[in-house]
Amino acid sequence: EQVDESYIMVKPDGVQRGFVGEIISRFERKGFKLKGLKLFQCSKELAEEHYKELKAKPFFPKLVDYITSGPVVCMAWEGVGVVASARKLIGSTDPLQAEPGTIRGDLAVQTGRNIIHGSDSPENGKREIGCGSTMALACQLYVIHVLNRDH
Ligand code: DAT
Ligand code: MG
Repeated sequence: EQVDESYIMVKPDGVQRGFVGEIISRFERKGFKLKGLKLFQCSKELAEEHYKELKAKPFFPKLVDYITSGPVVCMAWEGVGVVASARKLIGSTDPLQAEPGTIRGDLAVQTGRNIIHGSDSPENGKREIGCGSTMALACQLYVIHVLNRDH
């Protein structure tokens, strides 16, 4: 059983609509461990870096505008299988396709306003939380996460 790390980010609409507590609660109830948390205003440059694989997509400029439209809550979560499990808790990218009971299935309707990000692989989880991540460094999530490591 492998202990993974997932970068979870409550997007600006999730923060504005008051779902930070609800989202944290779902991950806590499942049994995962919160290793770092920061309220943060993401810059255009960091948003472009975070979503760089999607740069060629037609919706990319809107995605960057959305992510930078207000503060996000950046979190590092740890646990056995946390990356795959978080994706299940979050639900499909399109909230209308997401199953009821999932975060997006219960709380959102639009792909462009789907309230939460979760890492899509253990490798990307490590990358998004680690010192190679400009976002994690800029918001000091990396520092907080490392300080919270069990030694
Ligand atoms: P996910 O967030 O489920 O990992 P993704 O990595 O494919 O999905 O895309 C990142 C974000 O980009 C997604 O949460 C919302 C936005 N997005 C993806 N596909 C989109 C589309 N067809 N139209 C508008 N926004 C889209
Ligand atoms: Mg993704």
